[in-house]
Amino acid sequence: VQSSVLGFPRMGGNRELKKANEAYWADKLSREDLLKEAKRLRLEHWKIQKDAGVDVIPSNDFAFYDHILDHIQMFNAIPERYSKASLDPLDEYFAMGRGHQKDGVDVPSLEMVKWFDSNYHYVKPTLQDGQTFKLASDPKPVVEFLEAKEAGVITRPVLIGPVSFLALGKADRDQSVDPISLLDKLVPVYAELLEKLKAAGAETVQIDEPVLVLDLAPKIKDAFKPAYEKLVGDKFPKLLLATYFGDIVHNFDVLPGLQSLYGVHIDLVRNPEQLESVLGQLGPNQVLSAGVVDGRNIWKTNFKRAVETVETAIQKLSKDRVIVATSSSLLHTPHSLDSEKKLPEEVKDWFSFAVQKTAEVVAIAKAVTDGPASVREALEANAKSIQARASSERTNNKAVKDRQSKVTEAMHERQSPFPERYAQQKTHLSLPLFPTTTIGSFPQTKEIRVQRNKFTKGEITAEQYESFINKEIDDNVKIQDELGLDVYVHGEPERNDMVQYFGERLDGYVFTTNGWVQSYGSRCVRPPIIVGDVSRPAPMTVKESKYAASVSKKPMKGMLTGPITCLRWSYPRDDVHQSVQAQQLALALRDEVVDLEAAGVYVIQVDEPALREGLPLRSGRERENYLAWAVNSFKLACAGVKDSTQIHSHFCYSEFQDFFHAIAALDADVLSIENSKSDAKLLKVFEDTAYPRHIGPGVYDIHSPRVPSEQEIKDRIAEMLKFLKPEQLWINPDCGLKTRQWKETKAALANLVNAAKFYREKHA
Ligand code: THG
Ligand code: ZN
Repeated sequence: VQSSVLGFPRMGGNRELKKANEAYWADKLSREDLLKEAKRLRLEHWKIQKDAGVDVIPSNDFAFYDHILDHIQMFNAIPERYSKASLDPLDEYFAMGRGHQKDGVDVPSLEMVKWFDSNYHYVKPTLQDGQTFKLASDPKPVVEFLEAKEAGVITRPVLIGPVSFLALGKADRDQSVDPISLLDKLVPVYAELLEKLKAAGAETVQIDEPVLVLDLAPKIKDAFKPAYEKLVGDKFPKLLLATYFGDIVHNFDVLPGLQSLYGVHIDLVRNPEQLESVLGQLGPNQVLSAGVVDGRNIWKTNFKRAVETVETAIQKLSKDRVIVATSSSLLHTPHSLDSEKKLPEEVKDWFSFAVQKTAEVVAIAKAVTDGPASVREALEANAKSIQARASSERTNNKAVKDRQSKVTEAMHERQSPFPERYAQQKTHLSLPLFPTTTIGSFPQTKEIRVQRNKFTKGEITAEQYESFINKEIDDNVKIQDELGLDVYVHGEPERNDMVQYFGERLDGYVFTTNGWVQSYGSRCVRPPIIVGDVSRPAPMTVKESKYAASVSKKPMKGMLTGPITCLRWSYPRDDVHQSVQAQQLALALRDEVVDLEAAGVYVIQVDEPALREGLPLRSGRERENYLAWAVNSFKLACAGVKDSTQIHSHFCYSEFQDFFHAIAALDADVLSIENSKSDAKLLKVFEDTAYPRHIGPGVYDIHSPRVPSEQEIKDRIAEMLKFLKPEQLWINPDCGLKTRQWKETKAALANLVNAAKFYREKHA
């Protein structure tokens, strides 16, 4: 039984690729040196896998920016606005990924979207009416296959499949092409590429068709058979069709058309129950690649369970038709546990990052090939670790469990319906018509980062740091006084990442020092890890918010990250359901909300930008279940306050048209929502269903330094008033102002306040 990895993280153990890319973009590294560094990383990653004993090692899993973008360029699916700039190919590639403003060229990036339900983002293929495709002269998969071969590693190249490439794409703006209609033009390019790979010596190719886990329109389903018929034969490598992040049972009618392929990979971590039925669907000689090592999380694999799963497949298929694999690419896991020096030993033993997971597939494959005795020590150590985690006090916190057992329905509901609450809030907070506010964060200046670093390193005392933070808050309050805003924020100078900040203050979480994973392009996140039952040992934000409220003559808004966002932007536990973890987070936040109120903070914003991201990939019961527990956890976090305290929430990053019912169900008194694309898509939602509470669709886009004029903001408000009543409208920017400079922030907010005043007088 072979062992295999579907893809390895690209960044390097110290984010070398991020640093090299960013240095190249800043003209501080030559193209030649960037290419050299990338090659060094590829060779290093192949060596890690080879030394671990992995049988099937991927190539072409590397990408400077994004692997889908690699395919866009390789197939020459490059919109003219990029190709006509006549840039060097590498610069053209980066121009599509991140935009290009230089030497008279000014093009924005292509759209980037979430990769299924992961935290990775890919560049969307953006196609034209009359689109044609042409294979690049030295296709990257061939070059990288040969590079590995030269280094003595025979790899299995990874490609995104033609159906997924098109199904994940879209027509360019102003174009009307249906991407899947381009399949006949695209398949010959795949044929050419596969022939070249075969000629280079590639025996098998991993061809990813992850759209098979989604609900598919009939025309997408029907596209598989004719496409793959043309890609099977002696002149091509054998194709392993890979799926992940879900089951493929609902798309079984596609499989008979794919039985001439070498094999199929399925995700048996996410959907172990699909094994039996997939086994029944395979062709007589087809191979099953069993994804039993989680590519999306950091937990050590339960060897006993994985071996049992693989044995089940072997019984049906025999040993030579089963491969032990990671469930998906390891792109979503940090590089190596070895660089973690500060994790508590107890929990470090529960983890496995990419480097460790490569060893796991090898051990599992050996256990089923040569028998458990051949890896007895590894199996025993694994069993011990799994057992230790299951029985640890961290994962069995009685106080947390007792509290959860006492949660009642009533705890999710505010005391009174919104109209009564609002009547109290209006007088309690002295809110004018068209109240103005901001989303929470103010510019994070260099000085703030310097002081936080000094504090983290112990170079200044807690008292010194606190007085620095208080001074920043004083400044922020003064600026808001001068601007004449109505509901203030303290500006969050004390905070780093909006999830990390809370995780660091909650029991049940741990943090890595180097556990970076790619989010998009060169950007990485270091997700905190939920290792056990979550609880709040002490107030988390009360000190800063209380201080801010005490120096402010207007209502001060407290700022919290909601339970679903804390869950989704962390590595969750895999031993209890996510709804249980969300409820624990909600109870911790509920205490914080109540404590803020007691400290004199009567407006509290609980952000849930990840609520939409958590939505299961397929429609139906699973989605409804998710929404039920997700909405409930938000309500549980917020409902402990008096009617006179106002709960806000903020949403950005995604389209809300088809999701607004869930946001409305949160029962937040006030919502602020990204609305920067002035096409009124968001506002149209209110055409059909009147929104019953208060709402501030953002009046300007904070993602650029551009200062919107007062007139522009007035025009935006006028547009909103076509859909919303004056009494329900709040005036605020689109999102937090953390990444902006003060200069443009002050100018924009001054215009915003004036625009609000104009309407306030008009409607007085
Ligand atoms: N926090 C966490 N997860 C997230 C987000 C977050 N996942 C989804 C979304 N936000 C991803 N968006 C971003 C935005 C910016 C960056 C990364 C992901 C970013 N990262 C810095 C970099 O790579 O240079 C690192 C920042 C740091 O030093 O902490 O800019 O907000 N948990
Ligand atoms: Zn936002």
